[in-house]
Amino acid sequence: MTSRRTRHGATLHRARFLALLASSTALAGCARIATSLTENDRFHRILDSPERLDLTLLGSGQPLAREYSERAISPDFRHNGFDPPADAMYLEWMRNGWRGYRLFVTGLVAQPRSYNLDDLRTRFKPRAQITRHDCVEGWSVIGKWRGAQLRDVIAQAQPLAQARYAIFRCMDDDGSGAKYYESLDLHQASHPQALLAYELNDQPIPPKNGAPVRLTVPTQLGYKSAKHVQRIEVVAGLGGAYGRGGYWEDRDYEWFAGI
Ligand SMILES: Nc1nc2c(c(=O)[nH]1)N[C@H]1C(S)=C(S)[C@@H](COP(=O)(O)O)O[C@H]1N2
Ligand SMILES: [Mo]
Repeated sequence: MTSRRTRHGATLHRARFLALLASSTALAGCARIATSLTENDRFHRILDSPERLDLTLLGSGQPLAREYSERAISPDFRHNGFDPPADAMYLEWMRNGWRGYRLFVTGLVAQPRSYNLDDLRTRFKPRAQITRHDCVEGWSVIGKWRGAQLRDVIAQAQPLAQARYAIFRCMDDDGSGAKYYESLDLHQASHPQALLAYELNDQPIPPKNGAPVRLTVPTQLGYKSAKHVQRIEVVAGLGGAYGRGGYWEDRDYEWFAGI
């Protein structure tokens, strides 16, 4: 068992972390989740390093999804899933150019944060990418996204040593009150193409596609790309009160949705 003292005084016990990970992911698709995190050399090196979890390092070296030319952009980025939120607050934010909306980053972080749209645009280096969105139902659509890299936004809140997953809390529900949510482990969340997008095809994201801010994760199936995100909650594990890590995962979809 390797264990090192980190700069911040916490001790990372690698074997214990891996065991913890195995138990927290025994819920759904456990073998494939283990692949994402535990069979990754870079990830092992980072866990063994005496530094704080470095999300940029964690994210680099991961294979990229294909990026397309402007010509490949689909004329309409079709809608799927729940209707956009229709509550008074959401509608008022929309009418006011999203003034009032904030994205929160909370949970196992040293610095809980919140950002309005302008903050997201100006405080983080924007990335634009033309990628394909693949729905598990068998259709695909190509769109151009612009947004902040998820890893930058999470890193700014300074995840604590125990942090392992990010849960995305959305504003829409299935009509019976169950809200949409999703999750990524921090390895997936560090992928350079995982964006908190605020533009689709050079326009603010329309309500049907996730206004005002949505996740786009082109290396994963479409249901991971949570729309209408209001809060990112950093946690040590899934399960229990956190559910299986997503609205659809709670209804038997696989948690691991890598393409
Ligand atoms: N908040 C929220 N995010 C969501 C969904 C949803 O219903 N609500 N559906 C998911 C699924 S299954 C797909 S395919 C895509 C659809 O995104 P689109 O409507 O922009 O095509 O959003 C994903 N993210
Ligand atoms: Mo989907």
